Amino acid sequence: MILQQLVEYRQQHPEIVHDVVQALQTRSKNLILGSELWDGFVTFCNENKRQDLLSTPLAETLQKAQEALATESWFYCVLRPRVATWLYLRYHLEEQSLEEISANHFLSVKEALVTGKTDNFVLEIDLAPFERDFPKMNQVRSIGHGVEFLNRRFSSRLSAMLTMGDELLYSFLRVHGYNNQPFMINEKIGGVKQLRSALVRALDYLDDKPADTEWDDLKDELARMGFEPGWGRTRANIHKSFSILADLLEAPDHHNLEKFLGRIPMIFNLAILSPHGFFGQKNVLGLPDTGGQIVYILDQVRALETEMQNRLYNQGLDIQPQILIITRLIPDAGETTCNQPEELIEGTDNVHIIRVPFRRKDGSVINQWISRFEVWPYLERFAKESEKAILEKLGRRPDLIIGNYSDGNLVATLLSNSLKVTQCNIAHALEKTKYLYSALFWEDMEDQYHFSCQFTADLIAMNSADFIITSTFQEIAGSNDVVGQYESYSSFTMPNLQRVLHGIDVFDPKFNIVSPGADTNVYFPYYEDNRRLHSLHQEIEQLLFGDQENYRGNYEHSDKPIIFSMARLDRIKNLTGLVELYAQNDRLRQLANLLIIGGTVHPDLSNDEEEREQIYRMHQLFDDYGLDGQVRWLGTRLGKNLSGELYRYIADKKGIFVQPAFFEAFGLTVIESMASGVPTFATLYGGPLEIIVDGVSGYHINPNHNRETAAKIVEFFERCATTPEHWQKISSGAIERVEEKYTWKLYARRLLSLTCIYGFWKYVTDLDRQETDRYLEMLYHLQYKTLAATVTEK
Ligand code: UDP
Ligand code: LCN
Repeated sequence: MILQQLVEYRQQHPEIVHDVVQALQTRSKNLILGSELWDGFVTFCNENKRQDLLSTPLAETLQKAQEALATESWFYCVLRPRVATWLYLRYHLEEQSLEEISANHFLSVKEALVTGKTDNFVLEIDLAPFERDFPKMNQVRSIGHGVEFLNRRFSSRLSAMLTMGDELLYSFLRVHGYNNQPFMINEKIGGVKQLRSALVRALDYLDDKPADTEWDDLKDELARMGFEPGWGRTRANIHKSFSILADLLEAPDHHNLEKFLGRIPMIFNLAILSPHGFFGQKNVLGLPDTGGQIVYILDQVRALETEMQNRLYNQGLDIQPQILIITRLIPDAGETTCNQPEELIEGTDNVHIIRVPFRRKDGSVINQWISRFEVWPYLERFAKESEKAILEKLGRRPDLIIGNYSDGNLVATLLSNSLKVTQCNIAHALEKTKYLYSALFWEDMEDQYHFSCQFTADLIAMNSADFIITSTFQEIAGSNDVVGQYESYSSFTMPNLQRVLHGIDVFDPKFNIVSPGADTNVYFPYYEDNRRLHSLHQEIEQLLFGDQENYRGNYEHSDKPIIFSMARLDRIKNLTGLVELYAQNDRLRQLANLLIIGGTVHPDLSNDEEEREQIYRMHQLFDDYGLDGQVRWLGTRLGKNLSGELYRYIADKKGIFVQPAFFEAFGLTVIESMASGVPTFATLYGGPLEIIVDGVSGYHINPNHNRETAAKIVEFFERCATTPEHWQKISSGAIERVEEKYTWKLYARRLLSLTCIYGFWKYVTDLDRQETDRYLEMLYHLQYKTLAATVTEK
């Protein structure tokens, strides 16, 4: 559509198109960002007094442009006319010709501009040919709802399979069991036909039994008919399971199928991989590489254990589910417990952290923390030792392996291949979109970031996962203006290393949106007075106003509302940007104090390069703008209860929370502050764009427009001063939004359903992508391992 419009426009106004392109070509550099293109076009319109051009198809095209390349005679441009759709064009300046080109062509020109070489024979990575016969979605609104798509698509196939006498559903029921105890059906039922008649008899038999009759009192008769445990604890439950299956055998439809699969006992044990950072229950949050992912997993496992226990109980089974979190053992663990090989998760019956060390090639253990950017050489050995530890602890294979972040997802790939277990990936935050030109100029950043390893690992893990869960839609496919994190892996190039033609397809049904929650025992509304931890208020006041070990700044006026922000002190979190925008707005400084919790104020205490740089910058801002009387910066790590009560304390004082990150994949602090009832201003780059409905449950801010953000916050405080209900309105909107959309209970139900459904489809159809797996294996051995070997051992 956009291309057709542009072609017509060029036919009608060839000279305008030519002049604009020429102006852009001469004004800019060879590699032109989308925003630079637009700015260049606006300048052209202003200089030539042609503001009318701003409402032409040419303007529309340039607005959708992601980037452009300028060579001597050609101007190349890539458009993203809508979410997840890409169009590559080139325009010849002398001939004034416009044509569509392939992604491959575009990427090769881009490489040539970077390397100066035009004869690049480079490794082309292309997963598309392997996936040709694999069902893909085609509507943008289906993205992230893969399982619904598969259910709809395969139910009809299942129907045909059953009429043709296919025995797959039958054999699927026969494979279930636990430690030699068969579940569901036994050998007395020999096929689908017998299953149908056994169900009729069983339903007749159950009809006159009281609803609460227990399985134990029914099992002998049901076993004679061919039924084993797993159908339900009580007659009511068992009857329901039988009825759903009977209906399903008669006429398969996706609703019944989903219901039925959720009732089959399939998940008893999980293994969750999270190698990097400090994984522990105390004293870890805020340490380098240690943030939301840890909080997420600790909450996730509690919710999953409860849901697994409930399901197994209702299925009539007395089996205690078991969950293992596999992480790295760090002998130099400071005040954390990361040097202990095993730890029970508080508040759970059977969830353990298992720690496995990283080892050098000679087998010696690495004692110190290692940045997440440098873990690559150790992962294969870590995977092997983890596999041993998992099998020892569980005594069997896990039923699902969940990877976290690039390193955990790669290890999950190795383990699920070796153990033949369903693999689920969770990215949390992919690095690729966080750093400008992270792929194109990877060589310049290689020493610090090793993106060659990371992006290759990502490609392998994404494509080998059976399903991927994401916290938001935008994580997969972005928004109209911003490219999705996964989407950014569809086509890209790393010059002199590899050109990725089809890296991942966001229309793949493996993607499912399952949003995390905030722990409701910790983050609850400030007005629930009887649940509040009043005993912590003294500690909070000491933190805010008293003497501390690791802080800077003392409020001159302690009665003002507080603007609060808390994050790791990474550059991307932009805490220094928040301090700067506050420092530069006098009115804001009059209206409120600022509280920053992050990192440490002592650079010597940090061994993370990026963090140290941010610490210096923060001190500089305090000095330059004389902030010590209005800003308090705490280099403290808060325990969960304390942070929960702190959010509510901020709400008591009618303060706000600001999340100013340049990019935030999801943003747990955002839902924590909202759940506590604190009006929240959060970045529009990433998850918060979807979490917050602007003006209803909080506000979006643009981290690149400090003045605008400061004005928005000033306006809010001023409005609340004249209309105090306004604060209340936004606070209630935030609480409602989290209660409705972001809870761990919803999460656990959905994740377990997905596991059952993907497990089923994997069994009965050709979802197993063997050709893809073989290709990925080669990529792992020939490309990834070679790259990982270039990272210097610690
Ligand atoms: N956090 C904390 N104490 C601190 C710093 C952070 O409890 O001193 C917690 C915070 O409450 C949130 C998590 O760490 O639960 C940070 O997660 P988020 O998703 O906001 O960011 P990430 O660190 O994962 O990028
Ligand atoms: C990592 C991040 O950067 C955050 O945005 C997420 O909230 C967190 O992981 C949990 O998924």
